[in-house]
This record gives sequence, C-alpha cells and structure tokens, in this order.
Amino acid sequence: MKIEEITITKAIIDEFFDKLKSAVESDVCIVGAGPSGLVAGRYLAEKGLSVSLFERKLSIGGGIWGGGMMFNKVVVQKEALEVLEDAGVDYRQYDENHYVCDAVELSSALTYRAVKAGVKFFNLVNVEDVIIKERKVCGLVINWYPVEMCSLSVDPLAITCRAVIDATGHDASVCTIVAKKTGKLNIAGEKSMWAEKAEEAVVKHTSEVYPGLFVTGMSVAAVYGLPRMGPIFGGMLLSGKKVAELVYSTVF
Ligand code: 48F
Repeated sequence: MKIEEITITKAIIDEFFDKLKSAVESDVCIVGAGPSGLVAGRYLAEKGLSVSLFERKLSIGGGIWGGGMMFNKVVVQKEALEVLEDAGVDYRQYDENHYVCDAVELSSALTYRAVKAGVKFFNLVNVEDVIIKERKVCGLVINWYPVEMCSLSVDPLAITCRAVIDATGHDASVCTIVAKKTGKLNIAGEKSMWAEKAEEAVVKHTSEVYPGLFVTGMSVAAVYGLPRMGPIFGGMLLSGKKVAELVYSTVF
C-alpha cells in the first residue's frame, strides 16, 4: 500500500476548499458552536438548507465541556428531554424535574447530529463583522481567529446568506457589532443568576433582533438583559430548536 505525503496534502486542500466554496453563499450562517448553535444548525440543515457554522475556538461544543465549574455533568429540565432524546443522549432522572447527562456525551452527540445533517463547520474562524445592505444583515465578515489573537493586519473574507444566527453565548458578539455599527439595537447586558426565570425567558425571547439577524442561547440573555442560569442547559437546547423553526418559517 502506497501512502504519499503530497496526496495527503492535496486531499486536505481540495476537500477543504470545496467546502469553503460551497459555504460562501449559504442559506444560513450560525456564529458559535455551543449547544444552541449546534441544535439550530442540525434542525435547519435537516430542512435541506445550506448551513455554515463558524466557531473561533479549535473545539466544537462551547460551554458544554466544562459542565458546572469543570464538573463535566450538565442538568436539563423535563421540558427539554425531547432534544436530548432526538440527539440520542442518555440521561438520568435526579428528581421530578431535574435530569443529568454527561457533558462529553452531550457535546459529542450534538456535534455529530449537526455534521450528519449537513452543517458545514469552520472552526478557528472568527466572525469580526457582518455585511449590512439596505438595513438588513445579509452576510458575515470572517478571518482566522489566530489572526486576531496575534493582532495581524490581514484583511478578512466575506460570506453571504439569508439569515445570520448569533449563538455566541455570553458575548453576543454579532449583536454587539450590529448594535455598535447601526445604533439600532440595544444590548441590555446579562443579569445575575436566577435559573428558573432565565430558562423560561431565554426561550421566550429567542427572536429576530434586527432584519436578517436572529439570536439564540446565552446571547438572548445579553441582548434582552435576562438573568443567567448557570449549568442547566435545557433553555439552550430549546432556544436552538426555536430559532431554527423561526428562521425556517420566516425566511424560507
Ligand atoms: O457559550 P456557548 O456554549 O453558547 P450557548 O449556546 O450556550 C451557553 C452555555 O454553554 C453556558 C450556559 C448554559 O446555561 O450558560 O454558558 O449560548 O458557545 C458560544 C460559542 O461561540 C463562540 C465561542 O468561542 C463559543 O464556543 N464565539 C463567540 N464569539 C465568536 C465565536 C465569534 N465572534 N466568532 C466565532 N465564534
């Protein structure tokens, strides 16, 4: 069996550039590969849409891996068990409404389901701006995250799409950029912890916050000034599912 270094190199370059070229005109772009972004991506890709997901870190999964204070278990309430079951994640009942699952299994399963549904993943890619035309977000401005980390002066590239989903967690990075550059969006800032209220509110406020820009997960709390919930993840999963339904029904 012959193995050639040059063939390995060409295979990686060819396959990656095919993926990148197929993503430059996406139906939906998701920023952030935490629980809400992964769930949203899966359900939108299963509808047959072309979905690209940009994550600035090397790993996919966002805040799932660390569970609570690095204890890698996460809690999910009864209402969100359907999303766990749909992803094939095992869980144990802790009491009447609290269930526990393994953070590593949750992160891997959500990622696997999204990949299998057809989501195109771009890790190590930072979203540094958006394209806005006629008061509508219609694309992303991207660069390698190491470019930002090293403060290199390298111009970015652009991706177009019909809807952008900000799933960047506590930072609400995309909404913050749009707020700053348009003056039309207010970022209220996340409030202190109140798990029950936060879990309900984060799903309720999952919405389109500017034409073409939708928000899901912890970013919802940052935009709307909701309390934080800590390591209970049902709201993240349900928010991801809700934003997928919202984007599909209003944009496509
Ligand atoms: O923080 P994160 O997991 O977002 P989430 O889906 O879930 C929040 C929970 O993990 C947890 C919680 C649970 O109740 O409170 O915190 O709302 O994942 C967000 C991802 O977005 C990436 C970031 O690296 C992380 O993996 N990200 C943030 N800004 C950018 C980005 C950006 N500008 N470009 C690309 N990726």
